[in-house]
Amino acid sequence: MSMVSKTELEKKFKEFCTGLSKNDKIAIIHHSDADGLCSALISGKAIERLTGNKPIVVLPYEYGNYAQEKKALELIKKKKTNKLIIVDLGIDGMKNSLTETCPFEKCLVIDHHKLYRDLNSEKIVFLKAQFFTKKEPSSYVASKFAFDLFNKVTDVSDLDWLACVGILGDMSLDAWQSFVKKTIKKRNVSMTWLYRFLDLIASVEVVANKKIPELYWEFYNIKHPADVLESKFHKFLKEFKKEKDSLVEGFDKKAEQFPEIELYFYAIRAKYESIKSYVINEISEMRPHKTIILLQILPRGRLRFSARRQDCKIKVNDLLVEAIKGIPNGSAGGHAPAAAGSIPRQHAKKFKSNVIDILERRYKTNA
Ligand SMILES: [Mn+2]
Repeated sequence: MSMVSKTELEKKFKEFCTGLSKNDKIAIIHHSDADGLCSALISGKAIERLTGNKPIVVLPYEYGNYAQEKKALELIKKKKTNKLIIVDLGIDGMKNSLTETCPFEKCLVIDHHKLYRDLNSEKIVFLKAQFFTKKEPSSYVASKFAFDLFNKVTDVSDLDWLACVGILGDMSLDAWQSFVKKTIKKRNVSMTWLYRFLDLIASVEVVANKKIPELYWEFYNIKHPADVLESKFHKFLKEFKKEKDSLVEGFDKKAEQFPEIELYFYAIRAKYESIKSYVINEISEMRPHKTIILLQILPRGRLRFSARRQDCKIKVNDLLVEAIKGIPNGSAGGHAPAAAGSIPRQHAKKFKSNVIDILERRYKTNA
């Protein structure tokens, strides 16, 4: 892989920004979690400060949801979008990538997921955390990355709290202790204050997924951050917490254990599709040295899964990618400590035995 230097990429980024005009129609596509939403907010606000115009369409995207991807593409074409910004999505690892044919004049990608391909081209400014930091790229969360980038071309320092919420959302506080502390002090708020935004975003993502675009604009248009906590979205919190707590509690009773390879499988039937990452985060925080795979059967005939391994002894993104090999229509990706994917449900057994085989081989060689 020929890699461009950080300086060159920064230049490409600045050119993208100075090339923006008020005639541009800009769309943003973001991962449907807190880091995705916050990086999309920082990007959207920066765009408005640079051009005088808000982005014309902002849409969430969840991995493996091809119907959503198709719909998103149709909508942004219909709106005559000429420039596209993609944040917090590892599009270089996706099959039907949004940028494959790039039906846009320009496309800007800001992401920190695993690097599969360098998509930099005439049209595409492809910024991966890997190109900018020597840290573990998963901890250079998209919100902080976008915050640092746009701060070079326009003042976004008032959006520091959004960068913090993204940091907490992607569980990367360890890497950004001093930045988060500084922000809390500057604003005279607390950690709890920051977490309230995270819970609010999580509950809308989980309980009222279709309202994410609405939540985006609520965040976008408020005068003071705290206003959003008093908004109508507050009502989804209670339901979210109830559902999450009951699934976390079920782990001890229902998870399948493979102690020799430090593995747990936990199958859930959840009322809400996207609750799984919040459930597994909580389970995994209590068991940082175990590989945890959460399986979720969906009514549509797909099996979705999430994996966690906080100590990174097993890179779960690699594990999942390897485990779906040979399974038709499988998809998987993510970070070393946190990854996800999906397969057609009839291949569930094959997937599980693949995971076990891979880990048994790994533990044997390391023993
Ligand atoms: Mn992220």
